[in-house]
Amino acid sequence: MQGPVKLYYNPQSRAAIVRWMLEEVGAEYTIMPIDFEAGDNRTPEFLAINPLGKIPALVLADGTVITEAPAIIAWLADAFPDAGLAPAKGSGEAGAYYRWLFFGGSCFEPALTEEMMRKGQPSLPKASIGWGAWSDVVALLERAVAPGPYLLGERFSAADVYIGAQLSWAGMFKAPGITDSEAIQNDVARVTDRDAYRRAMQG
Ligand SMILES: N[C@@H](CCC(=O)N[C@@H](CS)C(=O)NCC(=O)O)C(=O)O
Repeated sequence: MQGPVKLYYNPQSRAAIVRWMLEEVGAEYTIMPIDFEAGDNRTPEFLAINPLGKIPALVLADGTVITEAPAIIAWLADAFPDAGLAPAKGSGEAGAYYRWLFFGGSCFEPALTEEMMRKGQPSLPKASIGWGAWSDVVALLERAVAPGPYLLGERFSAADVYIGAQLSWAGMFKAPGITDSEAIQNDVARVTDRDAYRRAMQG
């Protein structure tokens, strides 16, 4: 790693997951606060970093910009190998690891957003959307976390950070099937019972 990174951040956003990951790996970082009300994410300076006007965005010491929470998390796991949060490249375990990171970004997150935003409107057609249906996503995740202690078995990984943070949010948003699942609640309790999580959530 080539020096401190900058995290564009608001505590009430997906950037909180990245802060948790930064604490897990022990990275040196500077918080760049983004006040949505003040329009900090719509300034020309920020739009030059992420034209979507969205956080998290991580800017490396060499100026490289990384957006998309799972990409940032995967990069940090690789950049700080001593933290031991990514399996060996090309191993079977890495296959499962990437599965959960990508599932988190391309299935779990949009399914949760759709479920919370549709407000009584019919769901999008299950066969045509990449995540199928919310109830199927929850059932799959419940099965994945039930054996425990972690998604990869005995080993805590960056995939637990990403999926665990989203399961925790889904419970806070009272998304169907989350708070009444013992397996999911046990997983959330287990993966968030960490000093790095507590440090990150202190604000
Ligand atoms: N795909 C992005 C989603 C980022 C995102 O939606 N961020 C929200 C906050 S949680 C945001 O910045 N919204 C402000 C806006 O779009 O105006 C990721 O996974 O990092």
